[in-house]
Amino acid sequence: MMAENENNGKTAFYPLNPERMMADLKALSLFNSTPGEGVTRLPFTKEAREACEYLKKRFSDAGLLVHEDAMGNIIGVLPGLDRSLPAIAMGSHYDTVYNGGMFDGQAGIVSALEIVRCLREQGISLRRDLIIIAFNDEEGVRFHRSYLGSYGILGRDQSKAILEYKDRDGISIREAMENWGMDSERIGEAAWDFDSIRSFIELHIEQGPVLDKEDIDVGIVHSVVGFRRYMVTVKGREDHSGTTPMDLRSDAVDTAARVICWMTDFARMRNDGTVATAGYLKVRPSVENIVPGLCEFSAEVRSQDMESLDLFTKGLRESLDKAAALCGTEYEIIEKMDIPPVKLSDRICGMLRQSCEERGLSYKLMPSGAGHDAQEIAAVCETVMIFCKSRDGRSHCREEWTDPGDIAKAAAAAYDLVMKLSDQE
Ligand code: HGY
Ligand code: MN
Ligand code: MN
Repeated sequence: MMAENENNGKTAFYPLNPERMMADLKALSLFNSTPGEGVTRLPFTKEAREACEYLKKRFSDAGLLVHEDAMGNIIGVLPGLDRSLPAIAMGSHYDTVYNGGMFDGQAGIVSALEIVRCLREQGISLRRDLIIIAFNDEEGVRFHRSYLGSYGILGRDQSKAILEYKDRDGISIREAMENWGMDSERIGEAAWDFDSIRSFIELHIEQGPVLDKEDIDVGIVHSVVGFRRYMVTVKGREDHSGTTPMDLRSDAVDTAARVICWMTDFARMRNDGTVATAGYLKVRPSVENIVPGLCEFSAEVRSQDMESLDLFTKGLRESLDKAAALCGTEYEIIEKMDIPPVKLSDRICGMLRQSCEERGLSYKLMPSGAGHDAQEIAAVCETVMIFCKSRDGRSHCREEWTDPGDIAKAAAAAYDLVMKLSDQE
């Protein structure tokens, strides 16, 4: 595990402790509603509450000033020598997808926590405050809207409309928050004054194959793809599947299937890294011998290229019109998310390269194909992301794995970066 290098026998990730980080990750993975079938920790649930209490305790044990904000984010502050200076912030999310892994988001939180522990053990006092944050509901898989936690700290026009988004059981964000003991009317209190934040760093597993395949220690992320997500509801008519002639039926799945094929063909045809996915699909009544009267599906496109996103939006509606006319159905489409591609900080990427070189860590400048809280925060604050390997590029599944030593290498680059950023004018 301990990668020796020429730095007088110290490991490439000195003084970070991979075993300690892995212990936190294993503990967090137990707060899980699908044990044995990957990790599922949805926002405003029992498992999320257990994870919050665990993190508050670990943040406090590490000497941080800890609080839970009005959006369910957990925040710890390591006071700097001059608290009037804009702070450095670092973190990632504590929620997961359904049946996901124990590293997505969580690796960024335990890395930030380990950095705090090491600073204290090394007797290093930073010039500026270091804020570490564990975001709530980055994934958005429960309420079909990502970045709820960072939405809160960004103080996004606190329109309460978002609180009416509902989960699969018809529970709204507002109800889920109230059931969790929160006052949804107070979400505006979670907003940060970003004039008091100097830079934001998010360490995250790559969730793709590049670093693992090329055996590179650290990904220095220069940009994050843009993405759009729609929820489409196709309305047809239930009929007998045997006696209803093809020209007299209104088949909601036939309509949806034609559009979903258009989506994935579009992404293949763009051949520029654009991807399209219909990850959520619900059919009613979903019975073999009944023509489906209703089909709901998500339509998601991701791309570095705004033109691809725009062409997808236009083509999706055209494809829906065409398929609905052919199948005798109607449809409704709701835009759930529209986040543009974002460039991260070239300046901090340059500092990260230097940290990797000083430690003898291999690195690669690369885009992120996954979305992250960092892409929202980059709009208001100098932001960078740091990737560590994902074995076989797998993520959002129980096979998700990253060796603790690989997390520690990326975290060590972040450790050096935090000290450099904190000391800067
Ligand atoms: O969907 C994403 O890219 C992220 O994992 N939330
Ligand atoms: Mn994820
Ligand atoms: Mn994530």
